[in-house]
Amino acid sequence: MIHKKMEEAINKQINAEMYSAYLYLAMAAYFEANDQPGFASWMKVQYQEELTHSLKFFNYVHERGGKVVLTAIEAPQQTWDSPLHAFEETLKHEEYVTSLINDLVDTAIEVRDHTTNSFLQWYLDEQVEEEATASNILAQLKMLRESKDSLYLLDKELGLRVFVDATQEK
Ligand code: OFO
Repeated sequence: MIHKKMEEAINKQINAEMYSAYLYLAMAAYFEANDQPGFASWMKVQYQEELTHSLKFFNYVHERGGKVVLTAIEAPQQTWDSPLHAFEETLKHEEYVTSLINDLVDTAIEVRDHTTNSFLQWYLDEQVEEEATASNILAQLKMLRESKDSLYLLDKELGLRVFVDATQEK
């Protein structure tokens, strides 16, 4: 049976992952409105990933005999100044999520829940990827500046991303 404090902390994280999904879906809408279908498609894949992150926590709480409590998801920001701005915010957000996962590990250690600590290692690894990907796209956007031709090519490239449910792989 999962420790109450751990259960509450994971329930909060389920909400945080749903918020991440919502944020990236809002970014997808922003890019759709901006006529950048590749960026929009990339964000929709990101949205799908976040849903699986949330669901992995959801399933885990039940596996450990706990109870999932779903709470209201905060409305995300709806618009950004540019693709560069959106990816600055993406990286900032992922760094924040990494700090949340670190807090969960702290809680697992505090309540001596070694099983949850082990479970959370998947998320720690995932956050390394999440930050690296956002940082890489941000670096490209900084190089391109506002060059319309280059943005067009990057849009095409980002549109190639396909959703893979990594929670089923590792
Ligand atoms: Fe769930 O990794 Fe992004 O937020």
